[in-house]
Amino acid sequence: MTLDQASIIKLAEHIENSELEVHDITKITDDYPDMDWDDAYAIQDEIRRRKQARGARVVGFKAGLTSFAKMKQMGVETPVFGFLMDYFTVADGGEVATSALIHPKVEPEIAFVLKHPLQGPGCHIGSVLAATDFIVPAIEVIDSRYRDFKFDLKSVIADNCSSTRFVIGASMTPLAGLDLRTLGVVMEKNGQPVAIGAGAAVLNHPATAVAELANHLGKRGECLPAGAVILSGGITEAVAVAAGDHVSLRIQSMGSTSLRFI
Ligand code: 0L1
Ligand code: MG
Repeated sequence: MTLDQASIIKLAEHIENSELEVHDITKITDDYPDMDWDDAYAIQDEIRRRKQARGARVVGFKAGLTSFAKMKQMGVETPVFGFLMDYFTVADGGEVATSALIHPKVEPEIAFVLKHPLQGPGCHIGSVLAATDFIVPAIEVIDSRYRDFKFDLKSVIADNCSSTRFVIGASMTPLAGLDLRTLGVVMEKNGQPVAIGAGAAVLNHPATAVAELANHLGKRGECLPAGAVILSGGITEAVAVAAGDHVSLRIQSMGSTSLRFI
């Protein structure tokens, strides 16, 4: 760590205020170029603590930047990890108010729900498959607090990996007999396909992203709990949305989900 606790608290407040007050900020490494990975996750933890102190609850976790398309879009090479709060959830087919967001984008994802907790280190694709209860299609809405989505990895980790909303489909698909790598994914905006891919885009198998997330949390003394929503990462590049847009996602053998921006 290079930052003292007062700076962690100040930066967490700065980033969270930009979310709550719906305005963008410049990336924090401009002012703190020497901050390290532990500082970045400590700021993210402090944002989580602030939300929990106000009564919000953690409902899940996410891996981000897990596909080649997303890494290329963002110019980075490493996955990042964040948390999901209860107020991020959108009902299937529900609405998202763009007035509460800065510059939202959507990503098609496969979400996992576990029947057993997963405790890293040492988790691998097999542990994830054995612990999974079911999978569901998910659209993640991301909304970087940084101007024009311009950030580096440490700044985006501190910003809880741009997390803001997500919707999941209602059909619970068991893993038996499915090859997640070959599942076709089509996301449409206003009836037009805007993102097309397959599960293998995420680290060759989305369960690998979940294993990496469990190992990340394990290093920090946390686990992936049973019943939580786990977003395994965008399968394609993120697509910008605005008020009036309707976004739907269909994943082969898994059903669909959708949301509308108002
Ligand atoms: O869920 C994601 O992949 C987002 C990671 C953070 C980078 C971004 O804002 O795209
Ligand atoms: Mg994502």
